Amino acid sequence: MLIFPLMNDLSRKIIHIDMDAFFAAVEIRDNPKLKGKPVVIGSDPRKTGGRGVVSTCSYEARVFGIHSAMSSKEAYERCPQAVFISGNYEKYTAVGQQIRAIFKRYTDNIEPMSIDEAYLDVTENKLGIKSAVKIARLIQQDIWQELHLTASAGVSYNKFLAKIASDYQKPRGLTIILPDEAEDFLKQMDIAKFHGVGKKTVEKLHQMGVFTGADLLNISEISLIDRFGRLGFDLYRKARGIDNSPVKSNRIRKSIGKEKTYSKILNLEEDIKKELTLLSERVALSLQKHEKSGKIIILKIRYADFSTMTKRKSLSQKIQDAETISQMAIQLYESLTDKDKDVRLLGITVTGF
Ligand code: TTP
Ligand code: MG
Repeated sequence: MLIFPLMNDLSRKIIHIDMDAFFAAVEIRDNPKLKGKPVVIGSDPRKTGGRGVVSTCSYEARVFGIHSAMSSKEAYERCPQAVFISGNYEKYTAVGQQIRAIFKRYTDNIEPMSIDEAYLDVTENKLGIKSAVKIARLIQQDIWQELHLTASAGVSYNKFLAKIASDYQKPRGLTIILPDEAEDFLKQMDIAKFHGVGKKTVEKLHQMGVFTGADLLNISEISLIDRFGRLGFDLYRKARGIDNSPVKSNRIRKSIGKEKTYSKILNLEEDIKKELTLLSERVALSLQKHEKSGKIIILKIRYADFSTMTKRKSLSQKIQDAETISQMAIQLYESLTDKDKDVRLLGITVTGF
């Protein structure tokens, strides 16, 4: 039974670009001695007493099973000869901006997803080039010739497929998925690789016997919606190569903030501080994604009686990282007079970009 009509917009030309081993590639470029070696971006566990996590690593290091978010300690155990380098986020942000400038030669319709990844809608583009594949290739060439870095590109008629395509033949890949290829492409895919499907959803899908795109095709729309709500609606369509979501170019943002309403009232100082730390991480991620940093931090608190207050602090330097944001937010919280009131909402905003 079909609940909602299936509409598939095939009129667009979407490119997804993702840099190859981004942080590691920048370090190797800037220190050619590292070329061909297993390079891990993360603090050296021998110098930190075993602490630290891997941000990313070169493809040579991936052969040893090292990957992002693994502990540096485990990376070292897997490959003692690996070169460990602590990241230089400022440098990577600057390179990210250079990459963005290259995209802008072709279109302003760019949706950055992270420091090294973006969607481009090139249906209409500044150079009037008809072939999206050609644009993708030109962008890869520009990035290589000007920045000495490599990118992988995916081309298709929507974001979902373009993203899958860019990941398909890394590094230096260029993959195109045409409308009549989409379903076959998706059938063989591991469900865990469907973008937007988190760990918990994957577990539930496995319980339903869904391991691949082909398995997903067997589940009715109504059961997917029953089980997963909006996500189920989207999944039913994604399995069929349908994703009409637009490329959302960066609005001019004046502030970036996150807030959360708690279903269970918070009243312990330590719980509130913990939540502020979590919110700070989300704000920092968003700031980094949008390449913003700001000099003003605002804390918002709504109490159980719905009274709401905000408190702001101006800083001497622009901030972007989770640790500083949470320190500042906690300072603001500590400066409050009525700390023993029950809290139902917390929010942190960074502005003054
Ligand atoms: P990714 O694009 O996920 O990884 P990558 O570019 O290093 O490698 P790939 O060739 O597979 O695309 O992330 C981009 C950068 O973001 C990465 O170089 C480092 C950083 N990053 C982290 O710091 N922590 C993480 O857990 C991940 C996934 C990425
Ligand atoms: Mg990448």
